[in-house]
Amino acid sequence: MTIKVTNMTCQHCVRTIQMALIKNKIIAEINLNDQTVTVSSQTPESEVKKVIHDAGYETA
Ligand SMILES: [Cu+2]
Repeated sequence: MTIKVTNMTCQHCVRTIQMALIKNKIIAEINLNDQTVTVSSQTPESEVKKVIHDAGYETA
């Protein structure tokens, strides 16, 4: 699953999102240029989006 994070603009954002995901045991690869989060764990999309939103970021 790939989720677009529209306001992820720098390495600080990447780190913040990565830490939030790890804390929730979500394994993902983040691409800053594409503004995407690609999840490899079997986590429901709604849960991943909630973690991203709670970290202060918007998803498309
Ligand atoms: Cu940033």
